[in-house]
Amino acid sequence: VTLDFRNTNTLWASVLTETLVRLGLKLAVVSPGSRSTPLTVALALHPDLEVIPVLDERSAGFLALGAAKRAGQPVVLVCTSGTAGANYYPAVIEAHESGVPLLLLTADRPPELRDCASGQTIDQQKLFGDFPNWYMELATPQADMGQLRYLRQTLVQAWQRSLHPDPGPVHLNCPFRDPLAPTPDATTTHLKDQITHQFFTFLSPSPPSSPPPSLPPPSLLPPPSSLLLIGPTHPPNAAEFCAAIATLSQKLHWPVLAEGLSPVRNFASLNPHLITTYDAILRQSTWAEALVPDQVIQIGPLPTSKVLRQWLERTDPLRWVVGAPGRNLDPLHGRTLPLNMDVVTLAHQVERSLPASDYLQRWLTLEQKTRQRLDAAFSSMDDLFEGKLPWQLAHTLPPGTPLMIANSMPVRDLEWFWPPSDRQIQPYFNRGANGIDGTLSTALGIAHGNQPAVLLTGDLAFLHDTNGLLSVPHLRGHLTILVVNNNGGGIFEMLPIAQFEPPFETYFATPQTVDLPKLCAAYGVDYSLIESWPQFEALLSTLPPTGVRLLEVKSDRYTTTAYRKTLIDQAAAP
Ligand SMILES: Cc1ncc(C[n+]2csc(CCOP(=O)(O)OP(=O)(O)O)c2C)c(N)n1
Ligand SMILES: [Mg+2]
Repeated sequence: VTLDFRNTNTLWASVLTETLVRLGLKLAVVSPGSRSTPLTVALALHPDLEVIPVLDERSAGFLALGAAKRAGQPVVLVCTSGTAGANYYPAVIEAHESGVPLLLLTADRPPELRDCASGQTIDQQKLFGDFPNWYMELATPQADMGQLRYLRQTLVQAWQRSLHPDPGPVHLNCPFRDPLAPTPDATTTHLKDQITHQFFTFLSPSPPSSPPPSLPPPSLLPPPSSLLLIGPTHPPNAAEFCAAIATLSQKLHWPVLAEGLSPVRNFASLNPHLITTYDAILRQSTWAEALVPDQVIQIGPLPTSKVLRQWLERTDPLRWVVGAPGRNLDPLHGRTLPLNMDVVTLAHQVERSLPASDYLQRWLTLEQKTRQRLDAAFSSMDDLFEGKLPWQLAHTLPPGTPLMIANSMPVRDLEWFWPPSDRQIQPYFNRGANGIDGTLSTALGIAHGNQPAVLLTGDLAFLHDTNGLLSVPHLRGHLTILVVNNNGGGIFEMLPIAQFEPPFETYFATPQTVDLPKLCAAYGVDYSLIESWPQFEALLSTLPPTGVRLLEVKSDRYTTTAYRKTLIDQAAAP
């Protein structure tokens, strides 16, 4: 045990740290400040913990989010009192919405120094409203066995509640009295013999969450017109998840419509019933009519595709929703029923059904035709069309690469164009609240201590979090930032507001004037402008082991929007 008996605060914070490490904590992200000194000192001194310093708490929150997404384990955040904690807010919301465990420790003044103009003091009680899984204010530190036991068990609770029943953020507000620095005094001497490693030995990393209790399998309707729908999902074990979906679809003979933001397209040969071009297919009214479903098993949230959502809303099939007990995953208010079991259990329990109907065959024929047309269009395309980036990444990136995809057009291009592949690329995304904030920091958190990773982002999403670049020197690993620079929000070109000029350009598209090479130079990030597809392939087919580089692809948002539409419309045309 590494306990620090120099004073009451050091002992308190070292008990807190030791407890968390025993529970499985590996990483803490700490922002500088005075009130948090005891926490920072204890975390930084612990030999089995990695601690990353991040100046901007908003970026810190997202860096921790990315790291926790990848690990599936809580990451600790520490900041000082005052507005510092408020900067965690967007990451807390995303962690809540997408089920990522975070443990936020906000330092605070002790109760007697609140609401009396004592400086850098705000009301931090329930700062994040109802977004955390759990909120507690810790007691002010005391050198007392009973209080230290209370501290230890409160942390056990906090850790548990960040993981179960659903992962999410937990907030502990942590008051400290002076002295904040580890100045030795005599306040803890009476505890030196009492608190030894036995105080901690019963603690152990939490076992993997047990599968939810199995219910009898649903009474599925017999085919003919049933399908599986896989939305944005980030299962802890992608291979197992994809295998279960493949088993399910083969037992049932149902087609599998899978989002680009799920691992399913990246384990393609497991799954002969995979449909990836559903958006293009359903834009054709002939096919939309011919493919009306009676029954759907929906795994995770609905895919992003607006066309698909409108089709489901209109046809209103019976929908079984798997994978998020206690959450309403149906913005369409259709005939949905939650199925309280995970996919693996479901795949195991479902009975093999009658032979395939021609419903499956119709989907597969259309998928093949549409996919061939898209492949042909992209293979012969020399233009640096931004919509080709996901397609080209799928054909270029080293197997298993973690790929963070920013909100806005990147997630959509991925859904429309990401082909089936066996490279086991791992998609990551912040689709809980769909923010363009914290994108770079999330990607850095994913890349940290991992294999080389790539971020595909628009210019505005990237620029929203340039403070994330402050963490570049601390990255263990590599990140390639691929910026699609269409000089503003290309997504808004698709909205009716684009026809209203003014105010469209200035207030919606919001073009920017940043010189990306100079920005990179300021932060010591390598920069290259991509000017051709062969150059793109040369730069992305192998990734450097360390460092951060930015690759810029310049794009024109006016022509791109029309081009994308033509491409998708023609892909599945009869
Ligand atoms: C925090 C936050 N603010 C605003 C938005 C609204 N928004 C969605 S997309 C977008 C523009 C994104 O532009 P860019 O990253 O360049 O991607 P592009 O649309 O060009 O692909 C904005 C402002 C949001 N989603 N999140
Ligand atoms: Mg843009």
